[in-house]
Amino acid sequence: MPEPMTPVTFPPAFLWGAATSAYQIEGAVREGGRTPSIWDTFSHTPGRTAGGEHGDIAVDHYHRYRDDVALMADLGLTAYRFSVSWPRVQPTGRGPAVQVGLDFYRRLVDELLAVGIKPALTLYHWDLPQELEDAGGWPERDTAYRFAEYAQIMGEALGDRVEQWITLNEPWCSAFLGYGSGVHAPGRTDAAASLKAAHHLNLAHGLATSALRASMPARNSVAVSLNSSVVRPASQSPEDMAAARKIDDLANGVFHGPMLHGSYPQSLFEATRSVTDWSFVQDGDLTLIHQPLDALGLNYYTPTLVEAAEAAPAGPRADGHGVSAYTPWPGADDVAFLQTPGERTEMGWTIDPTGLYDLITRYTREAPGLPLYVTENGAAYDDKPDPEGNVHDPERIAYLHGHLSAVRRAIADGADVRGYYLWSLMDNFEWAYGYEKRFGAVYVDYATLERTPKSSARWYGEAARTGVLPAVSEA
Ligand code: PNW
Repeated sequence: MPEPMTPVTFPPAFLWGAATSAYQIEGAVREGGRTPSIWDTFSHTPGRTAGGEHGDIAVDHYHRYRDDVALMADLGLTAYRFSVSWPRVQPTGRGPAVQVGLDFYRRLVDELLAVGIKPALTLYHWDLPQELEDAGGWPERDTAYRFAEYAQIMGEALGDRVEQWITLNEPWCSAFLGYGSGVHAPGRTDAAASLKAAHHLNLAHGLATSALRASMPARNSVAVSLNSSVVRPASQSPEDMAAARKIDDLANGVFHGPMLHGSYPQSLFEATRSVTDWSFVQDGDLTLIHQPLDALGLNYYTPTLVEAAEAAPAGPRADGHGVSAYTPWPGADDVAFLQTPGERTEMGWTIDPTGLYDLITRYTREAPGLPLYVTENGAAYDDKPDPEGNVHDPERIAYLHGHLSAVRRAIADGADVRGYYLWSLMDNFEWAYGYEKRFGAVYVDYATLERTPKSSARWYGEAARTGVLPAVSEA
C-alpha cells in the first residue's frame, strides 16, 4: 500500500485502545482464592512453554494496576481492553462468586473510568478453571452452561460501569490450538474433540450473550473477538481456491457462521466428515448461538497463504501456529501452508496491512450494519533499551502506521470501524513462547518489572490525542 501523503485523520469518536489479557499480565495466581486455570497447569508442565516460563508473576499487574492505568492515561489512550480471570471469580468454575475477585476488577474499572478511559471487558481469554477441564473442558457441553453462569455473575457485578463486553477471545485458538495441535492449554491433540470444543465455545458465546442481556442495562454492548483469518490461495487454480475455502471454513466459518448467520457452512461438515459426524450439535443449538450482537471484534496479525497438496504425511509441521506433530486444521491434511512473502516480525508473521483492509471490508459485506472494532493488532520485536534506558522501536511504529492507515482506508470506503486496540499495552507472557516475544508498546524489564514506554507508545499516544497519525519519521 502506498504511504499516504496527506494526514491520516480519524473520526473524533474513534477509540484508541490497547489490549491485554488476565493470564498474560496479572500474576498473583494464588491470591484472593484464585485456583489454577488450564494455563497454570500447562505452563508448569515441563516442555510446554519456552524455557518453562509461566504467568505466576507475569508483569504483576494485579498489584500494579493503578500505575498501569495512570500510564495509559499519561499516554493519552481512550480505551482499554482487558480480560477477567474466570478462576479469580469462580475458583471451581461453578457456584457463588468470590468477592475479592470481583473487587479487583471493580477497582480496575473505576480507576479507568476516573481518568476517562473506556473499559472493554473480555470474559474469556483462554484461562478455563482447571476443575472444568478435569470435568471434560470445552469438548464437554456442560462447560458452555458454566460459562453462561459466570457471564451472568459478571454482568450483575460490573454491568453498571462497563459498557463494552466481549464474550470470547479467539475461540479458534481455544478449540484448535488447545485441543487439536496441543500447542496451547490444555495441550490435547484430538481432532474430533477440537471440533466439539468449537461447537461448545459457540454455544457458550450464545448462552453468555443472553445471560449478559438479562443481567445488565440494555445500553451495554455485547460483542465477540474472533481471530479472523485472511486466507489467500497461492494461485487461482481450482485446487488452490478449494484449499483456501476449506481453511476459511475452519478458521472463520466455524464461528462466524453460527454466530452471525445461524448456521455452519455445509462445506465445513463435508470437509470434516472423516473426523466427526457433528452429532454433538443438538436441535435448537443454532438458535441459542445466533444472538443479535452489538459489534464484532476482529483480531488481525498476518494473512494465511495456502495451496492444495498431497495429503501431508504425519510428522512435525510448522505453519505459523507453533510447531506440533498435530494439526489445528481437522480434515485439511490436503492443504499446505506457505510463507507469505515480505518482511516479518519476530513471530515470523509477515507484515501485510492490506490483509486488515480486506478483513474489514469482508465483514462489512458479511455483517452489514454491525459496528466493527479491531480488538487486537500489533507486532513482536526484539526491543532493547539503549544506554540511556530509552527503547526505540521504529519497526513497531511502521507496523502501526501501516495497519492504522489500512483501517482508515476501510472507513473511507464505508466500513463502520469504531476503534482500534493495539496488542499489547505492555510486554507480557506470550503463551507458549514465554516472555521472549515482546508485543508491548510499553517495555517491561523482567528483572525489576519496571515499565518504560517505547517510542511507539509515544507515537500511538499522539495519534490518540490528535486523531491524526504522526509521521513515521517522528520515531
Ligand atoms: C492472540 N495463531 O494470540 C491472542 O489473543 C493474544 O493473547 C496473543 O498474545 C496475541 O494474539 C499474539 O500472539 C494468537 O497461532 C496466538 O494463529 C496464536 C495465533 C493467533 C493468535
